[in-house]
Order: sequence, then structure tokens, then C-alpha cells
Amino acid sequence: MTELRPAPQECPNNAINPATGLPFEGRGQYAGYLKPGTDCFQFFKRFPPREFFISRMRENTRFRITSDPNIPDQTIWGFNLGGNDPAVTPGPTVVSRYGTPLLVRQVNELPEQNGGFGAPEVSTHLHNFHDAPESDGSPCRFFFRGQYYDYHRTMQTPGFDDPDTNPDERVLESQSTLWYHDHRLDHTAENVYKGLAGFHLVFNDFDTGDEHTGFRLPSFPQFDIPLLLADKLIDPGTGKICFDLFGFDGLVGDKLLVNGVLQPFLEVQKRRYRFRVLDGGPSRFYELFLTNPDNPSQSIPFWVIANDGNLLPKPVRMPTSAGRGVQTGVAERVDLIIDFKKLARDLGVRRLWLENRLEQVNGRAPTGKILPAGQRQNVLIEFRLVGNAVPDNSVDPADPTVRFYALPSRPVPRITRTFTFDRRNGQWTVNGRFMDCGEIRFTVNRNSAERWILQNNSGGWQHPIHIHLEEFQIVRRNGQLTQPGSMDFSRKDVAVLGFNEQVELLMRFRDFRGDYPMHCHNVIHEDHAMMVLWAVQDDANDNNARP
Ligand SMILES: [Cu+2]
Repeated sequence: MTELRPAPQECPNNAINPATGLPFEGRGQYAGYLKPGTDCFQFFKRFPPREFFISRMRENTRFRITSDPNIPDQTIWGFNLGGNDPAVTPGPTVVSRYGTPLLVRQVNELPEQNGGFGAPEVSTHLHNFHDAPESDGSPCRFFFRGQYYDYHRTMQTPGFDDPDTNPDERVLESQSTLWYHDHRLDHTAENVYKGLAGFHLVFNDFDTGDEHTGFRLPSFPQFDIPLLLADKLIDPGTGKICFDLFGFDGLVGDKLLVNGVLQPFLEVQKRRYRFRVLDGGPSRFYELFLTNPDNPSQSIPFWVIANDGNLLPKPVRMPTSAGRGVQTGVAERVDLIIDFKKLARDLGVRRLWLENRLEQVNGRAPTGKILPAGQRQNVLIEFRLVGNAVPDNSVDPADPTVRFYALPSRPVPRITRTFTFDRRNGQWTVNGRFMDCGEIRFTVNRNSAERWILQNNSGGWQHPIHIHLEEFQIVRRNGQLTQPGSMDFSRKDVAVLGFNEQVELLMRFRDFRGDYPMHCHNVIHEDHAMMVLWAVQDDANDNNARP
């Protein structure tokens, strides 16, 4: 798609569409109101878009989650890739490269009637790309039925407009496994649950998508496969996916879907594969294991190479020496390497289950108990090994000499700010207060670093906290320095706050000016006000340590 009508422009197209009475483009609106003169693209002239995508958000009333004839068609909201194709969930995977700026036009063609849940005003966040506020899909920048919204992405690594960022380190901040999802204020949980989510993958000179070049990671798309995990509640009377609008603790479903399908299977060849696993929420935490259903007592090894779309310094073997699997909170991504050739040869594996063995009985938090291996209801996807061993040029993560990079140096923070995540009157708070689109709680100096301390005061619930704009390093968890070889020793965009946990983060705020959110990504908590807005401006010198 190279030609968009009307053509994309630097400042929003706020001419009134006579068919709707609304501006053609939803950019330039804030909290539902037009704010003329705002939200022009900040680096449009410096990085003019060279690739164009159009995506239409629509209802699909004939969506199948299974071939089981006893389970009816479902109504979902999804995305298509332009034209009159039906909307699907997950939406089409967007593939892009660093250095090639792009523009994505999202068109809101959702119906007025939602069939019980879902808000047909939307805002599409690319989690967690380094974007300007006007292209970030922020919760207060939702747009209406009949409008479109252009998102401009510079496709530059962070620090492109920061004199203190070492250009040699910039490439280390490349992100790979991203996802786009709806972020509509107060209705994100309903809209994402209804299907408004999809993958966006970014390649670069090291993580190339070709196992003959760079870090030699398994080639995309044949051997590099995204898996979106989502749990759903099925109404036993109708067989339809349903949602609880009145539960503020969180929602855990009784059925596990991967890429929109109930417990699917995938035929795999005997070689290495990369799986990009996303915890798509709304509230469930996972602990992932591989199980041989023909011999559930076997311990099946695999490797984690990336956390939240950032390569780890080196591959981390799973399960851990303590027998734990890969843990994820909502919106976290883990990239796994599974070597089906070795598992077939050494352990006689013919099929494998990717299982979630973490017990969770309500939306507040998991119990921490690890369930036994080999239970059908905990299966996410079944891998069926077919054929003989095949050529494989990808790197072997079991090779102890494999190194992807060393962590970038840690910047010196200008200030420390502390945030407490808590509960009040059945809703969720940050430093005792609720989300408000009309209130920027504090302002960070552009191109500076800060230390943020995130504190969960509760033994009753857990929160996966997400910060927009930039990634952070987790320096300490509960006072202990994070160590190489742990999953926390990585750049990240989500920090899970376990029971009574405290994390200390270090991060920089570069390039763009304007407002961003930090929020809980248990999207039920997010919609019930566990979010705070802050801003980045030149030389703000705001010293509020507990905003
Ligand atoms: Cu939460």
C-alpha cells in the first residue's frame, strides 16, 4: 500500500467529514475533544515515511475459535490489511525494519452496537515502540467511528535526538517483538479482549529474520512464529465468549486461546524454531513449561533469548535449576528457542505441549502453586514433530560461547521518584490517586535519566506495570541487585510487581516531547484508574519525588 487517500500529512487532517460531522482524522483530539493546532508529527520532515500500511477495524460475526461444531461462531473486533477482507484477531502481523520510517493508518469501522461489551472509540498503541505521543496510541487520544488516525513511526533507535546517547549503543536498543493493541481510556480491557490486538515485528542488522546473517536466529516467517496467548470466559449456555463488566479485580478465563484458536496444534520440522510468546491478558500470569504428553515426567529443556522484545545478553536455559518455568505477566513477551531435532533425538519426543502450569483462580494474582505436568486444560498449543531432521543454519543457544550483547551502560539519574500501587474504594490507585486525562502529574527533563521506584504495598494482588516511551533496566528487585543470567537482567517495558515487591528502575527519556502514561497492564486494573500521566519537556526541572 503506497497511496493513501487522503494523503498523510504532518498536522492532523481536521477538515470536517460531511458524512459524519466529525474531522476526517481523529489525531488532534484529546479526551474526545478537538484541540486545534496539536499533535503534529514531531519528526515527519526529518524521517518522512517510506512504507505505508492501512488497517481497518471491523466486527466479524463469523469468527471461529475451533472446528468443534458444538462451539458456535464468535463475534470479534479485529483488524484487516485494507480492502474488504474480513477482520481477524490477532490482526495481521506488521513487519518492519529499523531505518525505514513508516506510517500506519488505522480506520475505525466498528459498529455502534457492541453486543454486550466493547467501546467503538479506539486508540491503537504500539507497545512499546519509541514513539511520539501523537503516534503512541495513548489512552486519551481515542478516535471515533468513521474517523481514521495516522501513526507515524520514525523507526529510529532511541537517542537519535539526544547528544548523550552513544551511537554505538543505539543499535543495542533495537526492539524486536512488539504488539499493537487498543488503549481506549476506561475500555481497554473490553476492546483487547474483543480482539483488537496483533503483532508488529522489527528487524535490524543483527536480528535480521535470516538465519544466515547477523545473530543467525531462526528465519522468519517459516521458523519464527508469534504466539498470542489469551484466556477467555465461555458462557456455558450459549458457547459464546463473554466478559464481566462488574469485576474490578481482573478477569481470568477458563479457556486458553493461542492466536485466536482454542488449544491449536502446529506441525513442526526437526530443527530449531523461535516462538515469540505474548501474554495477551486481560489479567492472567503464566508460567510456561514444555511437556512430553507421552512421558510427562521428562524435564524438557528450552531457551529464552529475549524479554519484552529485547535480546537477553545471552540465552537463558529453562526450566531453571529450581525447576521453574518462564514467568510472564500481561503484555510481557518472551522469545523462546525450541530445538525439536535434539528433543526428538535425545528424548524420543514426537509431540510436545506448551503448558501454563501456574495456578490462578481470580484476577488479582496467581497463587504461586505449580500445577502437575500433562493436564489437558493447561495446554496452550501442541507441537507435532514431522519428517526427518532438516538443515538448520540457526545459532545453537546451548553453545556456551553465544553472546548477543552486554547491557548498555547505566546512565546517572537526575532524580528519584517513588510510586506506590494500591487500592482505594474498590478501584486502583497510583500514589493514592486515580487516572485523569486532564492531569499531567509531573514532567521529566527531555534527554535526562531518572530512577523510579515502584512499590506494591499489598500481599493480595500483583501488578504488571508498563511505562510508555522508553525501556528501563531493573536495577534492583526488593533491594537485591539483578544479576546476569536472570530474566530481569534485560531492558524491559513491563515490570511485574509481585506481592509486597519493590523494583528500582533506571531509564532515559529521549527525543520526543509530550505526555505519556504509566499504568498497570492487568487491563481491568488499568481501566479502573491505575494509571498516571506524565510528560517530557526541555528543562522542566520538576523535582516532585512522589508525584
Ligand atoms: Cu494491577
